[in-house]
Amino acid sequence: MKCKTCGEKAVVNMTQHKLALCKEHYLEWIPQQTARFIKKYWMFGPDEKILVAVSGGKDSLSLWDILQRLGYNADGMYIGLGIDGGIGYSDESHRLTEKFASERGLKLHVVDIQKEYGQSIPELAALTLRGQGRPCSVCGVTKRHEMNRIAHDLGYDVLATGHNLDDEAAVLFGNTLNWSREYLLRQKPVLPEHDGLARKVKPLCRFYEKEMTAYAMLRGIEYIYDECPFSVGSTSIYYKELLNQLENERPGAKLTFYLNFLDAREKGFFADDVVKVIPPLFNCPTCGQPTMYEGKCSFCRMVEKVKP
Ligand code: Q46
Ligand code: ZN
Ligand code: ZN
Repeated sequence: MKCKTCGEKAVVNMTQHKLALCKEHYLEWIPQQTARFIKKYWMFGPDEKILVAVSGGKDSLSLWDILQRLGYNADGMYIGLGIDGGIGYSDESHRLTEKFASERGLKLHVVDIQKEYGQSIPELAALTLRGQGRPCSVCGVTKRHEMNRIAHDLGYDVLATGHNLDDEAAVLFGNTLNWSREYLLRQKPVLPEHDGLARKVKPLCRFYEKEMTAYAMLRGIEYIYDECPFSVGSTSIYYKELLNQLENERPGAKLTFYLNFLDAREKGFFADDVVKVIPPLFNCPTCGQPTMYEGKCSFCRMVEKVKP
């Protein structure tokens, strides 16, 4: 297989794009495509202050790397969840994130949930869920709250996350199975700023997971290979496996599924009852962040509940 650009030996063959590239041209292609998506979806401009949520995984570290290469003003934020799972998951992901930032002289903000709120994520989950289910709901609410808080308090315009196509297609698949129109309407590459909260963007949403793995490896980025121990057996991993089976039979199916959804919404597929479907948001009286229901947001209610 030869590189489409220079004819040298290709190291990446993307059947879904009918494109094979050598290392040098693949490492150019990814940032070029990212720049195209940033522009296409109006994610941010060259002078905006960007905060990248970094977990120590390949996607978020690659995103930070790409934004730096494209010349954006992007700092990082790491949230210490206090998850061990027998592999020292949080400690190791924190170490790799710090290493990435210091080797490149980048600014990294670190929030440790245990220091901030007195409990780690597994402890918060044990107290609120009383042993029922995995801690992901507690973790999701907490991460979202802390990302919004830090971006707002430190004056960032944009909050960027490393969600890739496999993540987005799995979420879309779940929302479609349930016909959760409210969630379908909110699933976008860009969520506009709201009431002082930063705009949220997903610049990698059109890249396959395997494309991001190839990028991280070819760039020599050291990232945590292990997934969070609590992700084992989750619905989203099950959906990803189903979509991978489909993709194996029909290369490009995942991308078509996602892009046609974006296109359909753009063309007003859901427009008839948008007003009825998207309920107005309220502001939490404690932290000021938007919430779906009147009164305190779920994060503030949770923190209050576990206070000694
Ligand atoms: S939600 Fe659940 Fe993730 Fe939090 S507890 Fe781990 S798997 S990290 S994306
Ligand atoms: Zn080449
Ligand atoms: Zn709140």
